[in-house]
Amino acid sequence: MTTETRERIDISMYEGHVKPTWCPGCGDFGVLNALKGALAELKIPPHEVLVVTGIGCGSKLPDYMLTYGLLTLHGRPLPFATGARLANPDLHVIVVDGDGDAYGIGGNHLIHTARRNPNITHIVENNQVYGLTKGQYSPTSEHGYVSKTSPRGSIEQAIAPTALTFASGAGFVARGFAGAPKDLARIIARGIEFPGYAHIDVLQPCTTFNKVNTYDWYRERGYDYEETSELSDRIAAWNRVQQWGEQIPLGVLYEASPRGPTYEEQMAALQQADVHPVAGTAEHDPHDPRYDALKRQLFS
Ligand SMILES: Cc1ncc(C[n+]2csc(CCOP(=O)(O)OP(=O)(O)O)c2C)c(N)n1
Ligand code: SF4
Ligand SMILES: [Mg+2]
Repeated sequence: MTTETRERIDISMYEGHVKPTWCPGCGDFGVLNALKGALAELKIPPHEVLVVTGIGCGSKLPDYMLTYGLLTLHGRPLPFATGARLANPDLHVIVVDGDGDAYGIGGNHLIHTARRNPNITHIVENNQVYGLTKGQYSPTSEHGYVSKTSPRGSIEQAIAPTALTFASGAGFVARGFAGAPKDLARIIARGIEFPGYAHIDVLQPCTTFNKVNTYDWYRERGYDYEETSELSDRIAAWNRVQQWGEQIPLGVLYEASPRGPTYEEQMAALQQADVHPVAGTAEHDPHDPRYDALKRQLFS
């Protein structure tokens, strides 16, 4: 693609053909707009993007975008995305899933993807509830949160997702708000540019089932964290990634400097152009004998 063609890329190029079925006012609309805005800002053509999701309301997102898309299993988009990156390191791989998906059933993958560090951008639509299955409490529901599955209030503590990925070795940890899609687009763009695993927790109001954590609830508490040269200071960042309650910092909370090596960069087999299925061939051919060579190197 020529520089001139790339320069002509705008947000309308990512517009899908299917109308979203989300409830009126759902925060997922803001996430969709922000993601498209980030890709347009970075002038990334749709065919260079793969959006991988799990199962949940927000995980329907690839249907509404004109990029490559892969709807996987509840809790499992991260391993699928890691595989896609290994198979084609030229793709921008973006995972979008819900709090139940990423922090509940997929919690184990979250920890290990953060420490493994593949070049993936992970956007979590954190509405503090299970939306698709009609309002059960989730791992980020507050202690005492009343739902169909916690009629007397949740007796479990909510997890702190940004602290979890930070402690697991993520090099980029951020939080955005679906009600401020332009700011969120800037955060997502930085996550895409970060070479490594980038975790972006998004405060995403569920207007139908979560009547506690509403747009107003988030607006009253969210504040723009002002970045300083301390951004890569792990001690200062530890406070920011844990902060929750009356004051919730928004923005990039931690960015490693210098960054660590990515998973792909450390995989010897991928450095050899003659065995890589995509980088080593002009055409993608599953019958190419080099696939067998690659598989032997990866799995022996
Ligand atoms: C293995 C498996 N377990 C459970 C389900 C049922 N299920 C589908 S979506 C979901 C929770 C969705 O919540 P979340 O990930 O927060 O996404 P949201 O709908 O809130 O966007 C559950 C429990 C499933 N599809 N697969
Ligand atoms: S149930 Fe909640 S998360 Fe799902 S589409 Fe409706 S408002 Fe959005
Ligand atoms: Mg949810």
